[in-house]
Amino acid sequence: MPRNNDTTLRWSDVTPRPLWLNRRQLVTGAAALAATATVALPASARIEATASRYSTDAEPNSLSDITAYNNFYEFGTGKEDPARYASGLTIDPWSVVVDGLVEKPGTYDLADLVKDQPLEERIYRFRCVEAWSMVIPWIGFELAGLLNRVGVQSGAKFVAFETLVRPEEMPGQSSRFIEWPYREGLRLDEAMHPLTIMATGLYGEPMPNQNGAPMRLVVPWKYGFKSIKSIVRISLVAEMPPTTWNMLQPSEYGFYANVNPTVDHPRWSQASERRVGSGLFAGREDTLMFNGYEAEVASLYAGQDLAVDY
Ligand SMILES: Nc1nc2c(c(=O)[nH]1)N[C@H]1C(S)=C(S)[C@@H](COP(=O)(O)O)O[C@H]1N2
Ligand SMILES: [Mo]
Repeated sequence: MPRNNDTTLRWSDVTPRPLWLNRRQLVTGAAALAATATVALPASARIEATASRYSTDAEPNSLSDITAYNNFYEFGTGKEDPARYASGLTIDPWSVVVDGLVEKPGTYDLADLVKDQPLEERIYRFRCVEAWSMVIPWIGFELAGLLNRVGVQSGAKFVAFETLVRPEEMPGQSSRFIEWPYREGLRLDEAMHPLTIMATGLYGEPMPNQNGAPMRLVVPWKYGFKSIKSIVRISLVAEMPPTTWNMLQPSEYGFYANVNPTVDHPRWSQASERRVGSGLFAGREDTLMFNGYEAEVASLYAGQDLAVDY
């Protein structure tokens, strides 16, 4: 907790517990959009997390679904490896390099980088390219807010992200299968879209390590591999950056990776998905264009052939 007269927040001080259990109360009624949940922290560190109009009404997956079935290859390729091994990851202190075509480059302490960003709860649909899906109540802030704070130069056209490389704590990094660091990227307009968030928690708690603590990207209209975890570097660049799955297998994983039921993966259909935790006999659900966010994001791709720019 903050010391007296010390305005420096530790990471643990800035990740709130929005009153998750009260969310349905908060979002019913005319005042829904103005509803905020004040977090019980000392006055010096008081934070509010706002319920968002961008949240889906779909029922969230359980905390145990969200934290026990993960992809985080730094800890191994099995779905249970992240839950098993990620507890050994040191997330405090944590710093993030911001560089490239940016007004205020530097190595930022995470708490400093995010200190003025308004936290919201965003309940988003999440669709992995492997055709499983979840609904996840993230806590986060819009990436645009962070980018505006550091100042994007006019020549920047893309944002590149990198995950931590720390093989002592990330046993999966002893495998050379991926050329570490895990890398991802967005076009600048995608990065600035209000649906694109940096998530620092879920279910009203700090981000579990296996989900990408202390801060990970969430881009809900794209396949899950775009939502890079445990970010240590954000670079504003002029050219489309190399990205991990595209480097590994470009014919299967494009840069855009927009969820699209009409463009199949070369080895499987993307027309339907399995909701994790829905039960053995629940059956598959239809996959929605842009994962259900078509109204918000389709205009970003006007004039692009989505079968080419997959
Ligand atoms: N650094 C890193 N980020 C990553 C991955 C990874 O292996 N390493 N896996 C991606 C994939 S394929 C998916 S589906 C999501 C899974 O997020 P979740 O485990 O929080 O559901 O994280 C993405 N971000
Ligand atoms: Mo994924």
